[in-house]
Amino acid sequence: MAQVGIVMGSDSDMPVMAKAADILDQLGISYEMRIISAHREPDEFFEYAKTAEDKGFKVIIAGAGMAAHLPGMCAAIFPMPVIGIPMHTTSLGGRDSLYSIVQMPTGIPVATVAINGGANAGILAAKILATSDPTLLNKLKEYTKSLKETVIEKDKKLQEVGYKQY
Ligand code: RP5
Repeated sequence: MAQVGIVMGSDSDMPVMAKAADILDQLGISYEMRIISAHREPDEFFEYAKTAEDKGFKVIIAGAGMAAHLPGMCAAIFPMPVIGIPMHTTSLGGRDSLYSIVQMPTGIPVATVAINGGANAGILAAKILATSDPTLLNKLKEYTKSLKETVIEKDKKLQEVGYKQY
């Protein structure tokens, strides 16, 4: 059974959603990835959202762009956390997606990450699962440590070669 459902409104969302999947892969978290459009195929969408709990999902990561109703509609049906990823759009720069996803009515929250924030959605899903999984929590601590080491390495290089050669 997959622990996380990753769903996107279109294959054009894939480059961003892949970043969430990459993080889950790195941390050994199982997931199912689907392309399902709430607007273009509402019956398929309802089937997906209504069966998500039975499939074992503990979190859904939903990404969509423009009038981005997919994450909010997942949250309306799925009883556990939903993380929304607003897609960048050429017409409105992703503000359309962001506002559609973040401005949920009281009672139906969507934990919304930054525009195109695929990796952070994966990390947030992992953190939610880590509240009841000490092994995963340790992996996340290691991941955070590796971020710090990356910055230290970058600064070390800057000190060695100077900004012009960096
Ligand atoms: C949304 O419309 C999708 O999530 C996507 O971000 C956007 C554009 O979809 P396509 O026209 O590229 O299929 O439903």
